[in-house]
Amino acid sequence: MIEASDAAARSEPLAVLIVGAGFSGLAMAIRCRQAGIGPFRVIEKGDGIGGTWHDNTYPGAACDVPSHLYSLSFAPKADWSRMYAPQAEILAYLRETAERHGLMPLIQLGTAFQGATWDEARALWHVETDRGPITARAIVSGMGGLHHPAYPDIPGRDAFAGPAFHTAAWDHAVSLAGKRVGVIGTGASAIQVVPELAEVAGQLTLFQRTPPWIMPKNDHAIAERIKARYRRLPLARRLERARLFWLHEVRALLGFTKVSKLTGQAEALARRHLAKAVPDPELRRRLTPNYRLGCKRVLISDTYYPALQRPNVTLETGSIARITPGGVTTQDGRTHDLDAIVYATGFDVTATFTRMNLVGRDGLRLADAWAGGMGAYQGITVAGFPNYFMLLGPNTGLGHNSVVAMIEVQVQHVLDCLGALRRGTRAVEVRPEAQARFLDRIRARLADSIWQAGGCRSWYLDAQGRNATLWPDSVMAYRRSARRARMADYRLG
Ligand code: N01
Repeated sequence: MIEASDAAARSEPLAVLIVGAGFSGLAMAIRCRQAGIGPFRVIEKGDGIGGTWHDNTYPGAACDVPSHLYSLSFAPKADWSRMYAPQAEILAYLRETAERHGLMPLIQLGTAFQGATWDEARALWHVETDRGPITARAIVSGMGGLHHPAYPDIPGRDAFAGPAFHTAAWDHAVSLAGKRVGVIGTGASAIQVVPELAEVAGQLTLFQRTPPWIMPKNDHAIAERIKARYRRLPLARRLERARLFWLHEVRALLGFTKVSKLTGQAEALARRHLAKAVPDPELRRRLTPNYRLGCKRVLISDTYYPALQRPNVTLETGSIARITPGGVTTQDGRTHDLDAIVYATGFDVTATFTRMNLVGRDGLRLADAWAGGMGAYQGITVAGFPNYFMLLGPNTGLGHNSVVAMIEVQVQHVLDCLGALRRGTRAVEVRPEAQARFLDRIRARLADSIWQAGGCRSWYLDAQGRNATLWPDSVMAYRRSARRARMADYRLG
């Protein structure tokens, strides 16, 4: 295989440029290497690999999908320390995996993708980065959707005098010990950080706009004898992974994608979890969601409700009017004096995709192609953008199972397309009619999905209220749909 540095020396275009060194980009790079596809290079805007797991270092950051499932099937790890591994262990796993597969020399850190233009005559992409141009026959985006922190549009936000930062950009230089800390937001990041902060802060005020549905987590350390068994018997580890996969897959049927009778049963389970943890009926009332379970991401925690009942923690449900130099003022005129603010306010998913400055065939801009809403064939390819492939693109996020399973399906699909390029095809481009058929199919499924019909607003929906982020079915259904690239759906030039 030709390494990237050799190609650069001869100024040859890369066969593949992979953007992002998180789970997706690394999975793609490993599989390219194994398939002998090259030369390729991975560019990464951060100063280290790991993507989400590099960026999100807030106290308590962990995965809410069991680690034996939230890992690459072709890069197994027998000795996960816990059912739900903490961030540092997942990051270490990604680093070890990249090293073991010889990827580090092929990854260019501190290099941000700024845009790319398709060159029809030469059948290649001219890519702009903040470290200079790159040419490549194909681009695989492993950029994901959750890396542009979203800050709330609250008047006075910039006026706050103390430290203020986002969960995805934690300032470890700031000690919050003994401080009056305000946390804004009650999503997946907040429920992990709040129990940790409550332990150290003098006073913690949690500003809740919408209460989340929370299920028991049942996290536990994995015993040494189990780890030893998984090391000795890879089949035992694979069976555990399969058990976890099917356990999560069943959730797609249990009302995690559609409102059904089972939704009510899952809600009853979550209500029991709340009732057991929170004896005070008034606090319980304020923590009870008024929309259907599954409409927003269903959270799991055994430590969040107890943390809210500590004497140094206040749950504030009045809406925020403005931020002042000294804290937060709520609509009812009360002021909440704070030394620091933590924004657990999520990510700007739409911006991540639409900010990509991509110019395809005949000068078509991705932003224009998506003016009526984001959408891609199998969530991977877009008509007008030959040899451009997305991992975790539109409509391929999940609420019920591990996204790593989705990534692996997509990597196989992209490999099929890259295989066609290797066999001499200059350009692989999805046919517009195939893309339209696919989008019609999933949009019909989304019409009565829980995200649309569940009575809530979430980051899953765009400004027009359409869900262009989640896959509306099981992982198995996606596997059937996308795992192999049907060449009849592609124009091979
Ligand atoms: O962000 P979110 P997140 N005033 O968008 C609130 C993944 N993830 O970082 O619900 C007041 O879910 C907002 O309120 P509301 C996972 O996919 C995974 O927590 O819109 N509040 C909400 O409570 C997840 O879904 C793990 O009313 C405001 C919160 O901020 C995704 O990342 C761990 C506000 C944002 O919640 C995002 O999760 C962590 C305002 N102006 C994250 N604006 C795993 O374990 C927003 N909010 C795998």
